[in-house]
Amino acid sequence: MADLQALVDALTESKRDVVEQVTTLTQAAMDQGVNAKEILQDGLIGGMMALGVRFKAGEAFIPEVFMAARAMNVGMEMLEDKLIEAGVEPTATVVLGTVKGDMHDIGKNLVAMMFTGAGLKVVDIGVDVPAEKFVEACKAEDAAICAMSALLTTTMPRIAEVIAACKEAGLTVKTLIGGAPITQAYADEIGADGFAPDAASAAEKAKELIGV
Ligand code: B12
Repeated sequence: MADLQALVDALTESKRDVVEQVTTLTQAAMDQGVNAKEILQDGLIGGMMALGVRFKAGEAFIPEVFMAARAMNVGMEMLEDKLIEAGVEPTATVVLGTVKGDMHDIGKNLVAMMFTGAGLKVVDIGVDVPAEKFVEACKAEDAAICAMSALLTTTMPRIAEVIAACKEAGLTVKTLIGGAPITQAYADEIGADGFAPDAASAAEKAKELIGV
């Protein structure tokens, strides 16, 4: 009997050997004929979301999330062929970047990992990204969510510019914003569809915004 709970626990605890644990447990589940979608959903995504809860509660820290994300990627690569065969596709695409003038990306990268962990396709367009590039990427990728990070009080207004540019381009994307100086009140003020204070809540909020 495949032990998907062990996969969840390995990611949730994210010990030093999490990559090896996830590799072994994913292989074992595959060998036992558990379908790839179940391994992904009930094992890998379940574990990553549970780690997100620990991270939010201050019980897990950035290195654990990075290691778990690496393990998650290894597990997803192992399942890739089977997932394609089964026609499992990411639920939606998120374009994610740090706004123009801002080079901070540690938080953005964590958010990207939690998005991937939640089964979303992430198109990371990097740092110092002007509004037109957000719009271009959202169009090209047919994104459901345009997610923006800002860490400086001086770059916060760039978020409003991206939101305005998306509207002007006629895009129907949901906008999701975050970063240390950002608050729900600021999101309301500039008309963003969603705000989240940390990576775990960001994944939950993204799913809520698109109803998955
Ligand atoms: C690391 C760091 C840097 C590094 C960045 C390295 C990198 N690759 O990112 C370097 C050294 C390059 C840097 C440079 C600068 N920095 Co700096 N930096 C920081 C520092 C210490 C930590 C930021 C960080 O990574 N935190 C850890 C992550 C995990 O947290 P986070 O970013 O907040 O992200 C979480 C949430 O906010 C949220 N989130 C983040 N993005 C998103 C996006 C979405 C869509 C959602 C939903 C959620 C979300 O989820 C994340 C994960 O939980 C902060 C201090 C601080 N306490 O924030 C200062 C800080 C942000 N920096 C500051 C400053 C002033 C600068 C500089 C201007 C300094 C200078 N004079 O050169 C430059 C600016 C460069 C530029 N143009 O961007 C100030 C900003 C002050 C202000 N009010 O604007 C801070 C607050 C330090 C301070 N107290 O003065 N910095």
